[in-house]
Amino acid sequence: MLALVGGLLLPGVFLPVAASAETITVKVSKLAFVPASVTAKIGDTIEWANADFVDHTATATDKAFDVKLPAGKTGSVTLSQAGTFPYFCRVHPMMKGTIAVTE
Ligand SMILES: [Cu+2]
Repeated sequence: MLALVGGLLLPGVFLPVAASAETITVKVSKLAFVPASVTAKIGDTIEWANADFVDHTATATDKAFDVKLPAGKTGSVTLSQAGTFPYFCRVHPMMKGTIAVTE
């Protein structure tokens, strides 16, 4: 689309930049989520990569998601809701992280 400004055709000037969905990787290493806090937008995917030799989970405190992360595997969730989502590992409840999701 084109925007007409002062007689000049400027492509795309007033168009919102189309948000493209991203994949944000959180490493799971030595019984910790790294980084522990991430920010994302609706439509983005969080992918956890478990580098440990034990199984983990990424489980939202409010049960919005519960992703199993077997040893050496990845798991992901696509975010469909804005808000702040604290999560933990069901196997090791001291492992904690937070995802802040904006529109
Ligand atoms: Cu764990």
